[in-house]
Amino acid sequence: RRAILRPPTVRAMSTYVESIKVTSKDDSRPFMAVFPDLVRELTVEGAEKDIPLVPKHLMKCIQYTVPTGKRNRGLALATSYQILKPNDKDQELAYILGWCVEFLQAFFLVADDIMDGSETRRGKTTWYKHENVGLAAFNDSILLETCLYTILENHFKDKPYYHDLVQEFRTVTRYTAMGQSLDLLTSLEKTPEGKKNLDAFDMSRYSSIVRMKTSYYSFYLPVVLAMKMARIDNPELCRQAKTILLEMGHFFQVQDDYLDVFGDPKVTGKVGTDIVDGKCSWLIVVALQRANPAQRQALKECYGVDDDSSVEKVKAIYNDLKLPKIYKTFEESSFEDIQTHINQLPGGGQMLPPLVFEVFLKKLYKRHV
Ligand code: DMA
Ligand code: MG
Ligand code: MG
Ligand code: MG
Repeated sequence: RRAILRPPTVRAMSTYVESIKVTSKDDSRPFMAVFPDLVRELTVEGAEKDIPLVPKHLMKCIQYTVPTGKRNRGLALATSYQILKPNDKDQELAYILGWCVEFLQAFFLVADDIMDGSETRRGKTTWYKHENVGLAAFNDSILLETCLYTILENHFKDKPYYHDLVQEFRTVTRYTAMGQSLDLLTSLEKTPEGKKNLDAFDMSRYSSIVRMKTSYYSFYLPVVLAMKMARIDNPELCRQAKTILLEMGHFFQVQDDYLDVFGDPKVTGKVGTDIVDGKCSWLIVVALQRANPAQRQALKECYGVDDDSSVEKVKAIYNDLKLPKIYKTFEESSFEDIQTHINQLPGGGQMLPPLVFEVFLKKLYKRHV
């Protein structure tokens, strides 16, 4: 199977991506099939405690925020497990664990949309802007987080790897919250004169934000959980997996930042907020690297200012600096690099099947959503 992994430069990249043979069957249907029972489990407690208002609200919140995305993280976990332990009797448990990751994701996104002031997500109004939810969404995000630990306890309590799972969730949640903190603090930095400080916006800060806020929970977590379930504990294998997965996370967030400004909201399902929020996004970091003094001054005046003409000026500078073209070049070369690193995984012994990473990577290449 190594033959299909020839370096991608020999063929057009898209043909190459198509050639990655996904031997695992499509997990989407069985994955969805376990969801209704989980929701039922999660909403019995309120009824038992004679507070039916809560489970009714929680049910609504879960249906609105959990199963409505691409479900890439949950599916990646289930697929990884299937690759690591084909046709195993615990495959259904892997789907359940996949939903735990999706609850974690819903928890982060509900909170993220409040913090970023986002109006839309997944083609709908964000939860905190929905009907009269408002800041109750803050508490709902906490409830969503508790759901994942309830599911874990209900289905994994007696497994020898239960504590490993809990520990991974807790560590990765802490990293993500620290990343979100760094993301917010960086966007709020001011000069002594009270102006927006763009000096902190460099690639090194950007990489730290992304590694913490996105890569751990979106890429490292699903695969490491599948490894724990499959009882693959070799620290060297974990380290190798982590290196590649964090690299993929970086790639993914650069795409997210590009789509925030240049994506089609009808396709992405969300209207970008990075410019008005003054976020340390990949686009502004690259723009600052390339801007002449006049452009830099204009960015200082307009970035992070919530009015249409300022946003348009920033976008015009992005276009003058040819950021869409630079992005496309970056996407190609970064994809090639990751592919090379997957190919360079040492073989022999208890190796990780490269397919675990390839399936994941394939979903990211040239994505518009
Ligand atoms: C997302 O960063 C990070 C987390 C932890 C949700 P973001 O605000 O760029 O995401 P989105 O573009 O989806 O709002
Ligand atoms: Mg956001
Ligand atoms: Mg954010
Ligand atoms: Mg974004």
